[in-house]
Amino acid sequence: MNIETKLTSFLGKEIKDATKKELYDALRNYVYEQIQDRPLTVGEKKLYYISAEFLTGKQLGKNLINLGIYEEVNTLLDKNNISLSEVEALEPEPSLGNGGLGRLAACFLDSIATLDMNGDGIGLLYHFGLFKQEFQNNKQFETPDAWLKDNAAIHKTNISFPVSLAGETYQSVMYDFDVIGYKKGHTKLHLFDLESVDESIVKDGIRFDKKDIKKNLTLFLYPDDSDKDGQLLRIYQQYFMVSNAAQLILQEQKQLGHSLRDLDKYVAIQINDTHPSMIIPELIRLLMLEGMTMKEAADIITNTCGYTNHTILSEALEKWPLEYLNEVVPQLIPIINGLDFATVCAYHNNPHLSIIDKEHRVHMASLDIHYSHSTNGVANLHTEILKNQELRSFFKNYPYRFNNKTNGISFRRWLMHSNPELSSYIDELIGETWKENPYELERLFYFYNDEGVLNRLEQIKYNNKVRFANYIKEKEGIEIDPNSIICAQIKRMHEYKRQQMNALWIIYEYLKIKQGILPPRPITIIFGGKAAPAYIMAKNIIHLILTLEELIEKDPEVNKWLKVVMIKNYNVEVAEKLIPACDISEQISLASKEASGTGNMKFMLNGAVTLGTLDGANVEIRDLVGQDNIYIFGRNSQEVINLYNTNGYHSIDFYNGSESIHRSVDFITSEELSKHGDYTLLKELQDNLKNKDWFMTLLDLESYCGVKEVAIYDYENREKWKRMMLSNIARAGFFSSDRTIYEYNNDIWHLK
Ligand code: 26Q
Repeated sequence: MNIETKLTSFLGKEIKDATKKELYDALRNYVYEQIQDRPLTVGEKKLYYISAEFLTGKQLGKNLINLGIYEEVNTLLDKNNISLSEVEALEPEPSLGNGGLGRLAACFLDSIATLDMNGDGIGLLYHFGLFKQEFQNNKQFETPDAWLKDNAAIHKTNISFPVSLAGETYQSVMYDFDVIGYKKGHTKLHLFDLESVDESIVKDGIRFDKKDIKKNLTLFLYPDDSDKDGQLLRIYQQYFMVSNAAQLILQEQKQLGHSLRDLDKYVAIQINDTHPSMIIPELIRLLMLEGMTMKEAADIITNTCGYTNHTILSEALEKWPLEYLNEVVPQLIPIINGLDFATVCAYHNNPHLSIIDKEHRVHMASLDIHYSHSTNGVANLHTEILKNQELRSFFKNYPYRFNNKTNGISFRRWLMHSNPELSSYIDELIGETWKENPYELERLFYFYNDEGVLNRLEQIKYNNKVRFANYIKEKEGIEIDPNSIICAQIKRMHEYKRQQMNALWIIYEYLKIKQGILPPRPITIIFGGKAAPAYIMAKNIIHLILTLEELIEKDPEVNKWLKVVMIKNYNVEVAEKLIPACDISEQISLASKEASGTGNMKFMLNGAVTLGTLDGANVEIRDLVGQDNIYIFGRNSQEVINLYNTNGYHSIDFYNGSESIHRSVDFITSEELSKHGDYTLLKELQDNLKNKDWFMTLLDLESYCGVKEVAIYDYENREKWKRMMLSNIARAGFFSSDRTIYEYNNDIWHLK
């Protein structure tokens, strides 16, 4: 039956008479039927990718693309004067992630399915996800994101496991998300929940009783852990996730008739950062219940598990007090003690290698590295830093366990779906084989001197700017000039990512415009990102940005030339609209601190030029496109590491040593700006920059302003800029997550 007949029968009326909501439901049903016709991928060995986050984005559009029917549906709706993208917009976006780590997990599932690999994701079903970000008085407020209502992309299964938490048994429920690959492949994302969770206990923003585990367990991702109850809740969540995962894995293996002694032959488990690390002692415990010794079980689990590290920031490397673990998961304590004892004996009490430290805290990353066969970083530079600095002692002990897997992105979502015009123009130029072999994008270089092609790339960028301007006008009532240069910095708010440096550039530019020194054309600076609710400095940075946005908007002298937009509740949907419209991709983290970045890859693929430090995957972008197609500034990672090691950075010296830095920092508490903001918060931010500045903003500020100016003037050299766009697109093939997953499989999982 063709799509039109099928949809009409779902609708019980003609397409032209249906509402968008009815069409959304009909299309979702249609996709679900198609998915059922595609068998699940099987194979001798199975991967389980365990992660606290899966930032999947909306499913409908991506599924239509992967089923190969997007164009057909689009044309069909078009014929009836209905826009498919407006229908897609009705799907609530799953709020199951925070940032890069969660989005990476989603791209990985897409690639695993597309490469027809036997692999499922396992995580938690958070009712309110992270939180919804709102702005009031130029400040962030958090409200629950009720994304689950009305979303049937998820299906309840009859699988359920008992989980023991603080001595009480809780019965889980498993929900499934279908993951459908491009042209082939079908796997699942399993999300666990607890039926007794009660959404009505959330009051006054996102506050709730942290002790009421029965009702609160899966309400939020990363609930506030600034006190003991919050930390205990995180342990409850993590154990609930991994206990379900472990039981599911063992159950599936038993059903297949495999001996658990052969677990490593049939199963690969990838631990996404330390949040799922308790899967190691949990599996060892379960294998011991099946009659194995701890040594036997530990060996099998070591051969089964791989661990991915996503950060070198020490505050993000989890260390749980043994006493807290004992409260929530007493059943794991003998195992953790036993594993610690074994490493103490083997490594002569070397404190760098211990699992439990002198303060009786359990280092989850240490547990992972000792009891998995692979530890990987997520970009070359990051892996080198892990090997030579942060995890040096571990690397000396297990050199063969360390490996790099540079991150990647799904081109289905981040080009085919987000930028259909560019995607089909590329098809026109070089055919469609790049979709399965992304390195084929290099063939675009054939058109390097083709004026017609270069002009068309420019036109497509302009069209995407218009599309984004319309979107943001409708969503937030904000007007953006599509003829302006669009610079974008979209990522979690964090001092190491240095959104505050971008804000200081805005002040610098504002002051120049006030003096009559005008840029060659208007500039739009776009920010998007959430601050963790308890992270005061990140919230202060948002406050500074919103305050600048208001000041500039209200100043007729400046608003013709400069526009600042902080988009509220930044998510995958916004990213898909913004990235194709962007000219300059701001990747300005303090060198050595950003493990990889994946937004940088998305911008590049869509023809934006990177302005960044030599950090994370920016280094690999630079190597691929060459110096002339990227704007690099600031100190390199070795210089930064040396400054930390020698306590050699004093921000006050930079403040005192440069007239322009001094002026920009002072402006934060000026009367002009304070009129639009909260002086106390701005002062706190300013004091921090002058006296602490742990992430060395002032160190690179002058270099940043200088190089940004070069980029802004280069933009006027249209011939040069269009070629830079083409070079960036043509060299992006390496960053396909299909390549990354292929490498994980070859080096770590060995599925087939
Ligand atoms: C830890 C302890 C307590 C509370 C929260 C956390 C926590 C929560 C989230 C720690 C880390 C995260 C998320 C990290 C993350 O998203 N990392 C990003 O991972 C990307 C994919 O590898 C990289 O590209 C980014 O560079 C990295 O920042």
